[in-house]
Amino acid sequence: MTKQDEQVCVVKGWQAGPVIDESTLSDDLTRHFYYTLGRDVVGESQLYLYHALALTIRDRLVARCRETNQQIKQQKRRKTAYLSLEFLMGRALGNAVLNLDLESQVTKALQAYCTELESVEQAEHDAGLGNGGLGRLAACFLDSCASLALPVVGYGIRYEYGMFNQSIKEGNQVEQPDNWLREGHPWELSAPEQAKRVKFSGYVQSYTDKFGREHRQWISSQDVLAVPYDVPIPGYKNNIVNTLRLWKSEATDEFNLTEFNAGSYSEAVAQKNLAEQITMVLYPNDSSENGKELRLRQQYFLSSASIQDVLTQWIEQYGNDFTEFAQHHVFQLNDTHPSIAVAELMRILVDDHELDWDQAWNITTKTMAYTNHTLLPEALEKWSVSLFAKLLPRILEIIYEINARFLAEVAMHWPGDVQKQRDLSLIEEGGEPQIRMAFLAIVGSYSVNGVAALHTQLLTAGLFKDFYALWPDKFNNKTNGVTPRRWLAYCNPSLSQIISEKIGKDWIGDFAQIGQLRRYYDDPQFHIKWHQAKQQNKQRFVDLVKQRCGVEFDINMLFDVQVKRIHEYKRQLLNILHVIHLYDRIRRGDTQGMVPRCVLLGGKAAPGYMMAKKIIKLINNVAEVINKDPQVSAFLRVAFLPNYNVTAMETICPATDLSEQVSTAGKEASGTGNMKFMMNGALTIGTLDGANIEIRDAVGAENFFLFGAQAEQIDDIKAHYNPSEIIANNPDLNSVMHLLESGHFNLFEPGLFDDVINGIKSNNDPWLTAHDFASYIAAQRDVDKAYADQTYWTQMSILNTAASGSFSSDRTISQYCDDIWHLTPLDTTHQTVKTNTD
Ligand code: 475
Repeated sequence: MTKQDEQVCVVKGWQAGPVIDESTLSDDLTRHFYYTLGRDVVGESQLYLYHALALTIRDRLVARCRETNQQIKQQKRRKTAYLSLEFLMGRALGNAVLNLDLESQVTKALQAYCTELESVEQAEHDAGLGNGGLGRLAACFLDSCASLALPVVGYGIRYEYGMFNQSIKEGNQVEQPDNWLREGHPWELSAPEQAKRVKFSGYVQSYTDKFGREHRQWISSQDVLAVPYDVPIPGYKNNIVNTLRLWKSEATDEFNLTEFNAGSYSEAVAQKNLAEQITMVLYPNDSSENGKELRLRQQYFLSSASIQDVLTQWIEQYGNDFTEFAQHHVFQLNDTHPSIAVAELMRILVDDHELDWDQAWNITTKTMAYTNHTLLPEALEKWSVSLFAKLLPRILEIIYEINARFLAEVAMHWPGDVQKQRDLSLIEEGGEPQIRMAFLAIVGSYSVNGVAALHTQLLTAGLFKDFYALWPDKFNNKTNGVTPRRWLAYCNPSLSQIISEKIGKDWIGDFAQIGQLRRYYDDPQFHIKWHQAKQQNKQRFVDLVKQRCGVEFDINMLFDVQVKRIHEYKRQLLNILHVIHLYDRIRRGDTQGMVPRCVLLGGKAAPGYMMAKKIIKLINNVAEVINKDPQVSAFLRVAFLPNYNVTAMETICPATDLSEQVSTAGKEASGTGNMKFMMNGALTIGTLDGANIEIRDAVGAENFFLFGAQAEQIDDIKAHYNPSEIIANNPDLNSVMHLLESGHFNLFEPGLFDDVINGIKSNNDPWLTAHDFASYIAAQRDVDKAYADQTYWTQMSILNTAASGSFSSDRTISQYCDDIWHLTPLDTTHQTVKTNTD
């Protein structure tokens, strides 16, 4: 320890041991409520009580976070930086209370205010800093890393506006800005003294150093400040608290100087706006890129600030010697969005620290690892070379250099094959040359992984085939998972309680133990409890649907749910065709064997995705017709839940009987909602796609409702696809199409659904809706049969939860750790912070 460090410790006075937990939680709550926030009355929204409680808990997190960081630093731990443009965190309060084991203390403290946690937590806004699967996966990973005591820091963007709020007006999606920070974000701590400068624009020039060596220099850039805001990430009952560092963009101090320079005042203000715009809003596109300049600024801003942060810490501890850097650091790239980090690390090592190219490349390619999340061509990022030239001139040069050296390697591997060089080049030639970000990520990384077995297989056999031929050892699979803390223990207390009564509570931290539940799958007493828990959860869900949609669901009906982003490949359309088919049967009096159902759909459409918005409108119109028909309501009710988000899922997945996972085979990389439903005892109706395949293998084919074409059949089917013929030969589908085409669901809006109808009937329908209809309907009939026998259904439900052990993100993260990161867990026994049991 240096002299300076010592002094800092004395001043701070925390080195001596436990400080925070000496006072009781009740005392702290009162202190924060009365003094920190200056309140004396609990208002109706309980907003200030929420803030006081959050601050009380944050105190306990901060103490543990400091110790976690100390340990990492003192023990010179190898660590991972998880770089992601998205972290879909949802609410933090309930999760922190669970992970710190504070339930009883919080309950007691809130009694003095005549309220309870479930009510206070309603005041918290969702942190919706992500679109869907990819962003929520990052959030589950952070929970698992902390719970496994792994030294992992999340790096992201502190968007002022997260995922938009969705409301439904006359059946259409309307987007409203998500001003989630308006009432304050009590969990974060800013560290302005650790701000980093990020360069944009300017130009590059050469210079010769005193040893006569040539260098390139990025000059006259317009710099932006990246200010860190740290959010604590508690591990499950292990005293570890990791950090999620979110960057906010601000204007640099020069701006403040030029501001007084009257001559360029308005130009200076425009510059300030540009700087502050970078972290203003999350782009609401799931699985597609729209190539906006501001998005590229966000990507570089995150990548540069995060790399600088890691390097600053390195230099503080080890000085300017980078020989051991790769032994101590991993950067995990969450899709290609931060893949520019490859070039940025090279730039800093070569330009700022004067390493020679080979040394720098050696370090870079030993520290970068890339995860691919989608095969959809529209999601594969490409940026025009001209945009790079303007915005990131030095980065472009570095990418060209990486490419030149890489293409030399390609030429060695495929001598004389010029086409191969064109195919694999980081630069796609043609009209407007484009940089292929996925190729940059692959070339610059030592590990490339897909997110489910089928997805990884399709990557190596298709999209990345040539790279796989070149470097087979880089490629690996890491099937996704979800955290059992939030997605079972926290969101489903009634089920958790009865699980713990049977197998103890250790499953929450060690989810492989959930397998022990199998023993009780035909225990009649356990069945009764299992069913009671489900009915309780269904009642909460009924209340939500009533309040948000004005539709009455009934807990004695089957709850059939599809919630996820609206996308053609996810086939919400197929689901609604089934709903129309049921409606058609009911009107024909064909209700033999039909189980009464409540069908819920929910999800956001990207604002510019017209077909997805049309599908939302169709769902709403169908729901309206069905719900107002008294003849139908005993058998079928339908609702579209507005503003589906993390918090809504916490009420939805515990109440669901049937989980709809119906994507066209080969299109859904993994899916993670499928895992949340399974953990909570829902049965799946699904295609052989993404992680559905592994779910079905784990639970057994007899406990899964399978339908649809398989991935390897898709090309053949498409080759002679004729939906009109399929429709003509299938009376059920024919009848459904008639209802749609007759305008039954759009009496006052003629032609509204023509695009949707034409899509189904097109020989080029990429989603094969008509093809899979018959087998989907058959599988839904099997669902009815199974549900009619409640004992049988409950058995299958228990077996689903019992078989969900490997879909914990703890399993996923252990595999990242073993195969890619090679981190050793932190010591959890020597933490000096004590938990006050008072
Ligand atoms: C997959 N998002 C799921 C999940 O691995 C998978 C793309 C471009 C721009 C912004 N967001 C995206 C995705 O590609 C995405 O969310 N992919 C999803 O990742 C986690 O479970 O199958 O679709």
